[in-house]
Amino acid sequence: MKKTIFLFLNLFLALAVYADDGHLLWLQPSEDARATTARVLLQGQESATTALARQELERGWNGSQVSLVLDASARLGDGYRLSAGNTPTITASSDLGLLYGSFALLRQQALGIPLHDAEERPAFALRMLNHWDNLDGSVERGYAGKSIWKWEEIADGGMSEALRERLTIYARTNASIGINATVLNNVNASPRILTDSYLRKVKVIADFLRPYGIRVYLSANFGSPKALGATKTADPLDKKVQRWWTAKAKEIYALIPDFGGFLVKANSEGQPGPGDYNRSHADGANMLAVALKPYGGQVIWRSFVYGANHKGEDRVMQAVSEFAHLDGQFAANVTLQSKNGPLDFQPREPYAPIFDNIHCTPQMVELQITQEYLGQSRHLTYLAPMWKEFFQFVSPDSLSGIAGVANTGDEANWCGHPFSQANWYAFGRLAWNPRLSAEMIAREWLVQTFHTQDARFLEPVQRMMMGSREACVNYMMPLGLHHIFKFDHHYGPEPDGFKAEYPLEWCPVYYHKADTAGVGFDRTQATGTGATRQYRSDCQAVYEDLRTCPDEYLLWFHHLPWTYTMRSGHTLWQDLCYKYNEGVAWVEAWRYFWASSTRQYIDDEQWLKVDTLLQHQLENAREWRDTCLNYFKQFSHQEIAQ
Ligand code: GCV
Repeated sequence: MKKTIFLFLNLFLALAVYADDGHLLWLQPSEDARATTARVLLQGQESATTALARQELERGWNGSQVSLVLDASARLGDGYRLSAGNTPTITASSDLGLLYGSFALLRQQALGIPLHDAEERPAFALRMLNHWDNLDGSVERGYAGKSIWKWEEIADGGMSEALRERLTIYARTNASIGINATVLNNVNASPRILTDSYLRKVKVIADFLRPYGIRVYLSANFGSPKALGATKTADPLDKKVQRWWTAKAKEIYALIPDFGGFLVKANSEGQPGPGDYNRSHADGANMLAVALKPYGGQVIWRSFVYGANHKGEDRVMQAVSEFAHLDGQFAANVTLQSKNGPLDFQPREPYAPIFDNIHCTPQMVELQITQEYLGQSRHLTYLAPMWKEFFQFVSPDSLSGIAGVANTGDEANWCGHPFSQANWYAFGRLAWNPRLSAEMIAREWLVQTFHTQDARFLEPVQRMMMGSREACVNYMMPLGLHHIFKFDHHYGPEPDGFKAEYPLEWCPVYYHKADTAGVGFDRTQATGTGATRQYRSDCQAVYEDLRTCPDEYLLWFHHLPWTYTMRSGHTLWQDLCYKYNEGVAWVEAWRYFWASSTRQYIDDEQWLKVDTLLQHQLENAREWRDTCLNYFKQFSHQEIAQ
């Protein structure tokens, strides 16, 4: 009996090891990966990073030999040059370039494309993940389990074996797409992260990530010195406060010499900031910048600020009102980080006009990989098309960096929905090169993740991914509607959402403004809040004028009668109904496709998970459509068009 149980246990373990639970993401080796080890020749100084490059190639490269050439005179920055040939050669001017080049070579192999010469440099110097992980292990807007950092498993200068294994995957995964910075903790930051005991743990993580080219940053709570009891105030002009930050910077750099710097959410959604002392954001940011400057550290200051100083002003205008006049006053090591849209990571927003209004301060864009408003980890929503849309309006060349709010957690597959991994991948690929197409990135991810070259799987699934974001917009909030989510968790619909005790800017009714006269937020200069004024002149004119405003932004900028005649020739009410139905029909079609046509191509466990989630997505899409249309119908007084 015992023996039988033992045999079953072994079989179970073998299957468990074999089954693909997604924990290696797109770096899961294919089943036909060779057992032999490639020979890697290095010309140049060996380092921890070149050792990683060597290791990746030794175990991953199917040819017999690869050459790595470290050539400082090659002027490739963090980039690399790949020369195909019998012995492929990767040349780089830094060891990190060699690691990136190694992953690029392995990518060519995994994609099954003929090896070809390539020379690449990253478009953005800073390619950063922002983790919204709290010290208690929870993750704000995290949908894939608890925090990955496991602070309790880091002690005495080391970490548990389990954590080490998990962070090795994290580090390799990020290095494979060129991510070079990570902010470990939530922007709603606990001051405790800056205490000695946490900083020692941060050092352990920083030391671990360093060979992968990933620099550690921390979110800093602006009120830290006061909250930790060291000072009576957090006023940035107070000498004691300044000294505290200067000493803190010294302490951090003694532990972590390449510490990246602080990310700060100040005077926003209840967080402390310089405004508490009638000081400006520039006063606050510059005080931190002075403390970090001797060590080359950076302050990344978020422009996601609304409320306090601008009561009554249209929320989407507040970042420009708050920051534009400060442009030119920030220290050289301050970067302004702004979300892609002016509101809050909606399924669709026009680009944030702050990118048109800041000319002297370096700017970064903050994208949200975690799908707070896009079905969280339960909807298949591929975000690369949304991010590409942003880059149609804001040139990557005008930005010094790019940040993505991470979608990672301690679930086996890191991201919850198997397809949510594609968003992490796409973020990294676009951070490296924002000119890559969303289609190509989707295909790359599919081939590497599911190890198939079969066009009967790849082509339709790529189309499914490509259409998924637009479908989400349609079944949630088409034609420029926005923020009609349920309070707080932002998952389902709540078009009637209103709470007198909440700021109006959190209430769905504030955004759609549906009444018997019509629907939409009038942001024109002629009759509305004038938000269009904040855009550069060509966009301003396009959005202001109903004749040119694209349908997808219509109700973002205009309040229109239900009977308004759309470009399609239908009324606004009809098109609203059609769009909601289109969104649902999309999920119906792809849910059917997935169930009927994909099973044979991929691992059972992954397949089943996606299948179950698509069914759930379909139910949610119907709920969105029915709830929203039934609500709006009270005002339109018209039947729901099919
Ligand atoms: C980290 C939105 C989210 C908050 C988030 C905030 C921000 O309001 O709902 O969870 O807080 O954005 O970006 O600071």
